[in-house]
Amino acid sequence: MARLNLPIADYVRTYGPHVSDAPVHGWAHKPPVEKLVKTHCCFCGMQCGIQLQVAQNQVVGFEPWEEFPFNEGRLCPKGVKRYMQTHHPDRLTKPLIRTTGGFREASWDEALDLVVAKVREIQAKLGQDAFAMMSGVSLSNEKSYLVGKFARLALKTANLDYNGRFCMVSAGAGNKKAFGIDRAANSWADLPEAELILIAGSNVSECFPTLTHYIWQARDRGARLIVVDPRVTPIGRTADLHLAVRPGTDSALNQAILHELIARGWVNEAFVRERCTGWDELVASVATCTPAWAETITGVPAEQICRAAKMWGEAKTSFLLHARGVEQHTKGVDNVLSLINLVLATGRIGRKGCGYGTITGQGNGQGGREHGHKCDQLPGNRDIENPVHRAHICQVWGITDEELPHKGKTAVELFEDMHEGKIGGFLNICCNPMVSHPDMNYARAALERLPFLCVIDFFMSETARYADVVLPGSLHEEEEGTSTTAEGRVVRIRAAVSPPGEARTDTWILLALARRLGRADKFTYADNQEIFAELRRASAGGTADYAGITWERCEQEMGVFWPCPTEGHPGTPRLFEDQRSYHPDGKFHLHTTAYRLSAEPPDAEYPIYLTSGRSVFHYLSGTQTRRIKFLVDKAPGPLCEMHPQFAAQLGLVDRQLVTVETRRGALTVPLAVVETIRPDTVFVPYHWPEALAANQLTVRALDPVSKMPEFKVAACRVRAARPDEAAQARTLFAELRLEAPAP
Ligand SMILES: Nc1nc2c(c(=O)[nH]1)N[C@H]1C(S)=C(S)[C@@H](COP(=O)(O)OP(=O)(O)OC[C@H]3O[C@@H](n4cnc5c(=O)[nH]c(N)nc54)[C@H](O)[C@@H]3O)O[C@H]1N2
Ligand SMILES: Nc1nc2c(c(=O)[nH]1)N[C@H]1C(S)=C(S)[C@@H](COP(=O)(O)OP(=O)(O)OC[C@H]3O[C@@H](n4cnc5c(=O)[nH]c(N)nc54)[C@H](O)[C@@H]3O)O[C@H]1N2
Ligand code: SF4
Ligand SMILES: [Mo]
Repeated sequence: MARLNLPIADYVRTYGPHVSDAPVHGWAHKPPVEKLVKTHCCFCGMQCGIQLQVAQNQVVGFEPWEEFPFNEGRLCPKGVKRYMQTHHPDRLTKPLIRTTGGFREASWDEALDLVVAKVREIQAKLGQDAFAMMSGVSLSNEKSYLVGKFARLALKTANLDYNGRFCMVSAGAGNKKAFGIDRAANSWADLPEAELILIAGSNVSECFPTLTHYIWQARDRGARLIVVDPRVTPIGRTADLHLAVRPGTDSALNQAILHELIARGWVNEAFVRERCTGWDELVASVATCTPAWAETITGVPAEQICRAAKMWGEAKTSFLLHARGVEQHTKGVDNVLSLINLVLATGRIGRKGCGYGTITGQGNGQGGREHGHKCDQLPGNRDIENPVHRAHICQVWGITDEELPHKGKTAVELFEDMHEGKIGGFLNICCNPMVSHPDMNYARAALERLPFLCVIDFFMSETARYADVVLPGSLHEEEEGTSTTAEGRVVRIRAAVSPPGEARTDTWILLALARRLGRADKFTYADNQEIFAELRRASAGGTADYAGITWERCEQEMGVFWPCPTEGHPGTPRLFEDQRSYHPDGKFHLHTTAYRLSAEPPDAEYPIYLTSGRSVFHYLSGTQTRRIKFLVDKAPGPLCEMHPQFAAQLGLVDRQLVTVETRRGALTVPLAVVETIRPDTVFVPYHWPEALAANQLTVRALDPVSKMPEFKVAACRVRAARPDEAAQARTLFAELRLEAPAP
């Protein structure tokens, strides 16, 4: 069945994205503000505090929340404009059911009954696990927990995974291996105390703008900065040392830095012998990893590697930060472990100014990876295959072990199973794979083949266009709950308004479905606070222990850091203060890594490294930010970044339309000639859909441990767009109502 049975232009006409700049939709003047609601930004993992202005059940603006300790009122461009989504004209306000020519509006009863009938039909035909679910971590802790329980007990499927699989799982797997716990080791308050900051694979200034302030504070006190990135990002421009690593080669770089630390005696011998396991094996594993060896792999001059080792080796205090640049690889877990080895080799952890943090990306990327909506996980960051962990959750949920499904498939594997017809039904909440999934044309084919798709979203996302049923859900500011910031701080999310029209809260929708699926007995919550109370019990005794955290404490204390096992416990801003890990042996585990090639290294046919990531003005799949005029004006569409030397070699000029090709697809976009990128690498942001999607190009290859896709390396070639490609691109820009590139 051709599921996208309306031309894109018709979808856009009906459901958007429409770019809106009205401060308050439908009103000529902003009405007087009735109340201010203290909550947090819906976007990135910083979860900046913000006060929303409310009038007549609409969010009409914002004010800074200067008392909130992390951001003290500061916000980035997305945070400033996020309030414009609430009453955006594109909001979905009625359930929709697919017809032969698009969608028709339906009642909630009809739509929910249809979903439940399809669940039953598909499971009867293909088995319980043939109905899968995918979720996202823009959802609060309460909703994340609810999704995990809903999939296992109401859908009765093992196949639940989440969009953190595209985002955080390599860091999570590395953290668990090294530390036995998956959380940034310090609160951001430790950053200004550090005398050396190492940032590997993170565009901090564009992706976590308010965190930059903490780096400036450290710099004001004399801290030095090393940045590792194939691009000279805004934070990279300010670094003392910028290592322009070749994409996909970080573990070799880190091995060579470790080799130097050992060779020069810059190792904390007492710490590695007494507090760590695996030191001797690690030393042996880097014996031949000299800076000269690493230079040939990484393209970073040996002399710079030695300087980095000297800076790291001689520092008294230090903070390591890393993000997706090192994690979204088929060796993402190895990259993370090789960085953590540098922290452990010098024993600089668990003390003031000494620490480590993977910078969590999504709003609730931290909490969302603890409460059991990963295919291998139960609440409290428990292991779904561990009998003791299963027993605890069975007791909290009042079920037998037989009733609790086992490990399911990971996100990309779910799409592979849809492609092969093993999965017949799919419920998708808070994820937009038709922009964000690697090798998007493959994902599209999977959805086209899929017998039944239901999407819960507040906008008609590019994935919802393929759905049989679209259920209008709720925004961040429309439900009470909590979220856990990138530093492990559990903060309170307040409902400012109720969902518009017939849209319902996500919780209402999941509970209504659970009831119709015959599991009313397990979903009896009167409100979201009752869900949190159960989450606390379910997490108790797990590594991600929330037992002592209450909504009241989150408000009064401006957030509580987990682990927090009892209500009398102060919370844990800094982990490992007793120099013990969360492994049963209390030791920090060092792991050897062996450098290997990326899944698709450049070759004669596709000689260029393609990497992808973000722009400061858009968020993820862009569903939310491509509708806000200020942000669209600032960044109307994707550009392909290329070094002038390389552009000259190819005879290409700035803003010319070029076609970037890989073995999977082609993308025609304007060229941005910039000196801030390695000459062998091009970069494309991925926030745009359809023929403008970077993910048409990316490779569907996974890290063997974390199953994270390799978004950061593919082999490509670039040439001037042919006249037909250029014409098509201009039409598409026009259809998507983006500013078309000059002819
Ligand atoms: N404005 C904005 N902010 C966001 C988001 C957004 O969409 N927009 N999304 C949020 C989310 S969910 C996430 S996950 C974070 C992502 O935050 P980041 O990880 O900081 O952002 P990315 O742009 O994905 O990639 C970071 C950098 O990795 C570099 N890089 C590419 N390949 C390599 C490599 O092999 N090695 C190294 N060392 N670096 C490499 C890229 O050049 C890029 O500058 O941002 C969060 N914040
Ligand atoms: N090429 C390339 N691809 C990438 C990346 C990259 O660097 N390069 N990065 C990857 C990363 S790090 C990430 S995190 C993923 C993100 O990929 P996605 O998860 O697909 O991104 P989102 O835009 O957050 O999609 C969320 C969808 O859910 C909706 N939504 C948001 N909040 C809520 C809510 O509270 N309730 C409901 N019901 N719906 C909600 C939004 O409208 C949107 O349609 O993309 C990945 N894809
Ligand atoms: S830094 Fe992140 S949380 Fe803060 S305002 Fe910007 S997008 Fe929102
Ligand atoms: Mo992410």
